[in-house]
Amino acid sequence: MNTINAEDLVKEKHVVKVGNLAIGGRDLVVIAGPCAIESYDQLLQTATSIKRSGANILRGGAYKPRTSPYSFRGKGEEGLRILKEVKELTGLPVITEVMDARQIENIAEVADMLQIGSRNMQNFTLLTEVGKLKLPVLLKRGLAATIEEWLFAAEYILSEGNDKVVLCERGIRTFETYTRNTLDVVAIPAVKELSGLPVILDPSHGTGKRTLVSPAAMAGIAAGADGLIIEVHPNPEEALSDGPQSLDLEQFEQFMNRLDRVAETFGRSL
Ligand SMILES: [Mn+2]
Repeated sequence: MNTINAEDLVKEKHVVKVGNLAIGGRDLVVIAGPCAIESYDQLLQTATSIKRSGANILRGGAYKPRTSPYSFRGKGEEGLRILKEVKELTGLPVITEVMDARQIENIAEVADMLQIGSRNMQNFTLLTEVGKLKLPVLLKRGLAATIEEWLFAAEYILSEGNDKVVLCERGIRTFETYTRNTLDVVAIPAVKELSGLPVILDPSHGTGKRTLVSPAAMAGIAAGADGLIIEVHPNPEEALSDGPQSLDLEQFEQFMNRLDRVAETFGRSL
């Protein structure tokens, strides 16, 4: 067993503000939306519905890192324009993934929070660049990253002066293939013990299966997660990315009702 030399890690408790929201306080923050922005109608319909169900932040990818280059890789700048319009119409703050330092300028004009995806967790050039910004950053755990590697990736951002870092557990690669990844629920209290950073759980990528999203999310709240990021699509069967793990609008509404009761049990509120 490895003991992390934690002397260099940030210790003081961080509460990260995104607009009027605070991540890391008593209130849970729920981020929801499609994996990828596909059209104006798709995003607006999703945003209106998740807002009504109680979600706090809209997610939607314009630049998508895909395993195969032949898969749908996002709508790029057009996706950002759609995101901006939907944000203005609904009043929801938005988060979107930045894959490359060259995209930062365009994305920062729209996004209230930047997402660094698993595949870029150790892209130190990108981490250094977002560290120079004032925008909050959601740092996903790499798909084969240890807790120590993940926390030191966060330090790359923090050490540049951006202290608005939120960690995101999204499962790691193991021998198990039934689930897309193996969700490491214990990593949530572990990183909170080692650092002062808030943690959000991604049960969508953590399981890869729609039916497992809710149980995984509830376990995460019980383990002390400060919020959730959930993939939601108006018609998951036709989603261009991650349909099998996406909840439809009605399933998300039911999910939020259940979450409300579970949150209360653990002394949190929505
Ligand atoms: Mn996805």
